[in-house]
Amino acid sequence: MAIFLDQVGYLPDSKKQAVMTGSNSCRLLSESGESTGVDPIISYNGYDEASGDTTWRVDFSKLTLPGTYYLEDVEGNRSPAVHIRPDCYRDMFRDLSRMFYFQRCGCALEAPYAGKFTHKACHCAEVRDYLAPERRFFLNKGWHDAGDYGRYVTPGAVTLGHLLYAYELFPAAFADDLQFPESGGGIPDILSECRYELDWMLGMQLPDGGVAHKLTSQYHAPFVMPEDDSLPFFRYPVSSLATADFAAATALAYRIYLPFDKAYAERLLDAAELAWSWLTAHPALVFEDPKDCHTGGYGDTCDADERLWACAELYRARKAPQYLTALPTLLPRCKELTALGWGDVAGFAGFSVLFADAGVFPETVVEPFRSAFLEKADELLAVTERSGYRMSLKPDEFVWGSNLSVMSNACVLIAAALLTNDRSYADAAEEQLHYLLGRNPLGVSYVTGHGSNPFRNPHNRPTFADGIDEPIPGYVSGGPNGRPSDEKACALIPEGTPPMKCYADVYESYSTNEIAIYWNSVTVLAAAYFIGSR
Ligand code: 9MR
Ligand code: ZN
Repeated sequence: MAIFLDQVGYLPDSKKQAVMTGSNSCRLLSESGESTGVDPIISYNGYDEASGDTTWRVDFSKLTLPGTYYLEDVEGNRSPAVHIRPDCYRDMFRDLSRMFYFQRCGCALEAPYAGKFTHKACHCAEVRDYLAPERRFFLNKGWHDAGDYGRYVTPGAVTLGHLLYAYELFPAAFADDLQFPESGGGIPDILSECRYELDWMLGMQLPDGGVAHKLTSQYHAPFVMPEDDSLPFFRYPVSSLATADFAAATALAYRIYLPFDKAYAERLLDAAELAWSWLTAHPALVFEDPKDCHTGGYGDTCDADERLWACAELYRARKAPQYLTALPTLLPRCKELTALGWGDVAGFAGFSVLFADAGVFPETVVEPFRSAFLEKADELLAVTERSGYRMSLKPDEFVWGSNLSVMSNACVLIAAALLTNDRSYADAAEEQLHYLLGRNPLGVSYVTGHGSNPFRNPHNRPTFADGIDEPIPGYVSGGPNGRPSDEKACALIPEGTPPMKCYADVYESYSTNEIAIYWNSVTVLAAAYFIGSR
C-alpha cells in the first residue's frame, strides 16, 4: 500500500487529492496525530494503463485550514506530509526562477548569489564560425541549454517565451527576489535574467538578418565543471527555425522591456525586423547537423509555426499590415495551435493573439486559436479525469522530456481558464503540478530540493563535477520516458515497465533525468498562475 500526494503542498481553497494503491481506506490526521474531523472521500479509480497501477482517489478538499497533516491507512502506514498553505509554492517558484542564473555561461557564479554552488567564468574563449573556422570572435553570455554546455537558439527563444508571457500575465508572481548581481537595478529580476539570454541571442544574428542555429562544441563535454571544458565552440549555420524563433522572442521582448529601457527595446525590435526581412527572402531552411557535429540537433521539419509566432509578435509590436496579412496563410499550415515546446511553437502565437487587447487582432485570427485552446483543454480535462494519477498524458505520450508535455498541458488549461473563467480548467492545471511534485507512482518530486522525496541525481555536468552532495535546488527533471534511449536507463528499467514508471534517478540517464532551461521555464509559467493570479 502506498499514498502519493503533492509533497510541496496544496493551496487552502484548492481541490486536494491524493492517490492510493493497495488499500481502500485511510484517515486524515494532523501533524501531531490528532483527528482533523475531515473524512477523506475515497473512490475507486480502477486500472491505470500509463502506470500499471490500480488506484483509489483520496479527496480531502474539505480541509482548508492551513497546517501540516498526513494520511494514514488501516495498517498505520503514513503518507508524506500534507502541507496546506497559501504560500506553499513560493520558495519552489523562486528556485525554479533562479535556475537560469545557475545556467549562465561566460560569467563566474559568486558566493553571495550562488551560495556553495560557485564556479569560475566558463567558455570565454573565442568561438569559430563553422563554415569559416579561421574566423574567430567572442560570443559570450546566454544560458547553458541543459546538462550539456551548448547554447541553442530555438530552445532559448522558447524558454524566453514561457518566461516573458509568465511575467506579462502574472507579474505579481515575480517578487523581485532572485538575488543575483543585477538585482535592485530598477528592472524586475526575471527580466534581467532574460536579458542575459537575449544579449547572447543578439550575437547569433548575422548582418543579413539570418540567425545561427546553435553555438556548441562538436561533442558534448566530458563531466567536468564548465570552466574546465576546453573544447572549441562553433557557431553553426543559419536556420529559418532559429531566425523565426529569434524574431518572435525579440519582438515579444521589445514589448516587455519598453517601459524599462527604451533603447534596448528598440534594439531588440530592429533585430526582430531584420530577422523578418531575412525570412521573407528565404524559404524554409531547416537545420541539419553536419556529419562531424554530435551535439543536440533540435531538428524540426516545418517552420510555419515559428514564422506564425514571429508574425504575431511583430504585429503586436509594429501594427504593420505585412505581418497581419501573413498570419492567415501561416495558420492552416500549423498542425498544433496550442503547442508550447521547442519544436512546435504555435501555442506561443496563441498566447500573443489571445491575450492582446481586444481588437488588436481580427476575429478571423483570434477564433482559430480560441477554439483550438478550448478544444485541447477539454481533451486534457477528460484525460486527467480518467487518469489514475490525475494527469494529462496518455500512455504513448511519455517521451523524452515528458514533464514538458505535462507542464505545457497545464499552461493550455490555464489559458482556457483565463479565456472562460471556468474554474474546472484551473483545477485541472493544478492537478498537473501535483503530479510533478510527488503525486506519481514513483512518489518522487521532479523538482530538486522541494518535497519530501525530490530527485537527487540530475544529468547535469556541474552537479556531477562540483563535489557537493546535493544538487542545486529548483531544477525540473525531464521525467519518465517510455522509450528510454540511454544505456544506463535501459539497463536499470526492466522491459515492459509501464511508461509512467520508466525513470531512473541517476546522473547518466540523459533520456529520463536531464535538466533543461525550457523544462524549468514551462513550469515557471504554469506555477506563476497559482502564485500571481489567485
Ligand atoms: O528535449 C529534447 C528532447 O525532446 C529530444 O527528444 C532529445 C533528442 O533529440 O533532445 C532533447 O534536447 C536535448 C538537446 O538535444 C541537447 N541538450 C540537452 C537537451 C535535453 O535533453
Ligand atoms: Zn559556459
